[in-house]
Formats: sequence, C-alpha cells, structure tokens
Amino acid sequence: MSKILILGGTTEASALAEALATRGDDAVLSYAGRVANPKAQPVPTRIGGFGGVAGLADYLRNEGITHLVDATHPFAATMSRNAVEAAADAGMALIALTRPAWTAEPSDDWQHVADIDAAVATLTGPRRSVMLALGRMHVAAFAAQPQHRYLLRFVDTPEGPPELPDHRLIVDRGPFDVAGDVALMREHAIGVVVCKNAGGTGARAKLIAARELGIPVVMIDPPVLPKRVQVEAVADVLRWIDHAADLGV
Ligand code: 3Y8
Ligand code: NAP
Repeated sequence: MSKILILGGTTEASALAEALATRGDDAVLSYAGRVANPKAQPVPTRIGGFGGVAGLADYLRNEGITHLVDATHPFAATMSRNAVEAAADAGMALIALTRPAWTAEPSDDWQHVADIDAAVATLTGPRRSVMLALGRMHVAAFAAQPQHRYLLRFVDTPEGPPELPDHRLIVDRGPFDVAGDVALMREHAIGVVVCKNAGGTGARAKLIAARELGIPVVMIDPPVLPKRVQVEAVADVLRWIDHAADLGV
C-alpha cells in the first residue's frame, strides 16, 4: 500500500494533493511553516522542518512513507538537496514535480542575474521606483541601495517595518492576475521589477504586466539542484507512483 509524502508550498504541490485525494491515495503534504496560514489541503498536512537530512530520513522510515515527491519551489534548494540525500539514506523512491523556468519573449526587457546580490548590484544609480516581488526573505539585501522607492509584496504582515527607508508594503498571496498586477504597477509608477525565475503560473502575472507596460525586469536565475528524477505534470507523478507500486518499489 502506497503512502506518499509531498514536500509542498507550490501550486503544483496543491494540484498533486488534489489528484491524490480524489483517487483516495494515502498522502500527507508538508509545509515548512513559513507563513501564518498556509493554504488548506484535501490531504493531511504537517508543518515545520524535519531537522535536516537525518530528520527527514527518520520521518520517512517512522511514518512508513513509500514515495517521496519534492514539489517545493525551484528556489527551495536546501529542501530539495536534503530530499535527494534522505531518499538515498532511506532507500526511498524520489521524484520532483517542478516547472520550467520562464523564458523572455521578444518584446520583454529582461536582465538575467545569478542571485540576490547581483540583483542588488543592478540597482546602482539614481532613484527609481522598484517592485521587489521576492517576498520577505531577501529584503534586507536591498538596503545597500536605499535611494530607491520600493514596492514590497509579502504573504504576511511582518512583525517590524522592512529595513528600507522608502517602501510601500502590499500584503497579498498569489496566484496573482495580470489586471491586478498592471493596476499595481501603474499606481506605483514602477520603473523596474525584480523577481525570481520561479516558473509556473502563480507568479507569472507580473511578467505579463511588465511586458504590457514596457517595464524592464531583473530576473534572478534559479539555483542549481542535484540530479533527480523530475517531471512537470501531475499525471506523470501518478504514473510514477502506480508503476513503482507495480514493480514493488
Ligand atoms: C509557505 C503556502 C498554492 C501555492 C501558491 C507558486 C505560486 C502563489 C507566487 C510575487 C511573488 C514568492 C513567495 C510566491 C508565490 C505561489 C504559491 C507562491 C512568490 C505560499 C505558501 C508558503 C509560501 C512561502 C513564501 C516565501 C516567499 C515565497 C511569496 C500557501 C503562499 C515571493 C516566491 O513570508 C515569508 O517568509 C514567505 C516566504 C518562501 C519567498 C520569500 O523569499 O519570501 N513563498 N508561499 C510554504 C511553507 O511553509 O512550506 O499558503 O499556499 C505558496 C505560494 N506562493 O498551493 O496555491 O506555486 O510558486 N511565494 C517567488 O516565486 O518569487 C510571490 O509577489 O509576485
Ligand atoms: P529552503 O530554504 O530550501 O529550506 C530551508 C529549510 O526549511 C529546510 O532545510 C527544511 O528544514 C525546511 N523546509 C523547506 N521546505 C519544507 C517543506 N515543504 N516541509 C518541511 N520543511 C521544509 O526552503 P524555502 O525556500 O525557505 O521554502 C520554504 C517553503 O516555502 C517550501 O515549502 C517552498 O516550497 C515554499 N516556497 C518557497 C519559495 C521561495 O522563493 N523559496 C517560493 C514559494 C514557495 P529542515 O532542514 O529542518 O528539514
């Protein structure tokens, strides 16, 4: 009998949970506990870190997990690396459910950078109106460029004010829509958008809005992840679970 652990936190993870619940599979979805009220799921959830590779390997064994699905965000590199190691330790089948990186269209004005620090460096120069669509974790790095007017978008209201002298804070969670992001960028006269190349549909609206408004984008490339079996469709995960079960994996 299969028991599936989904490492969640993305639109794809939620879609997989929905599909597994519909089939009546025994599954649990795991959140890190990064936001106050994570989205409700149609399968049982667990919230919080496992305690590194060893903690995850113990969880897999103790909970009788038979299939591990890493459906975390492309920038959740530590979790994905831990999943590869823990699956190997526990002799567990692992698959990643991910999404392809976004690619620019001819009318887009994107500057690709390797990481947050490189994105900060692109903002050297006179004051601009900058939309930081990066969430809460990386705002402090942009204090190195305090001259700008920043528009921030967080999932939760932060305990203290963000450390940027001139900022506006929107508290909202995706998935976002194009009309909403066009209105937001117009209202704040955004001159540049800084974002992660997250792929998927939940955060893509801002890129379409930037394209419509002719706004340049600083696009942070995703981290390199370890080699693992990976697919981009829920149906491929279901086939993998059923096939592995046939083989008695
Ligand atoms: C806690 C759990 C679903 C999943 C929805 C996706 C889409 C909407 C768009 C912008 C970009 C950003 C951020 C974003 C999006 C989806 C997806 C996605 C980007 C929730 C969620 C959790 C998180 C964690 C949160 C991070 C932050 C990143 C905001 C749930 C809502 C910027 C990533 O306050 C914090 O500490 C937030 C931290 C990690 C990145 C950061 O650096 O701040 N996601 N987001 C998960 C956990 O605890 O394990 O409630 O749904 C999930 C979603 N956020 O099922 O519908 O699939 O990616 N999430 C980015 O892509 O750049 C917003 O504003 O345009
Ligand atoms: P990360 O940096 O790769 O992971 C840091 C630690 O958080 C992990 O070592 C693990 O702790 C814990 N963790 C991460 N994801 C977890 C999960 N799904 N279940 C249980 N523990 C988890 O991760 P992150 O970038 O902070 O992302 C955290 C969560 O937000 C993930 O669910 C991810 O899918 C979601 N998310 C992240 C982004 C992003 O931009 N990073 C965007 C959208 C959604 P232990 O070592 O103690 O096990």
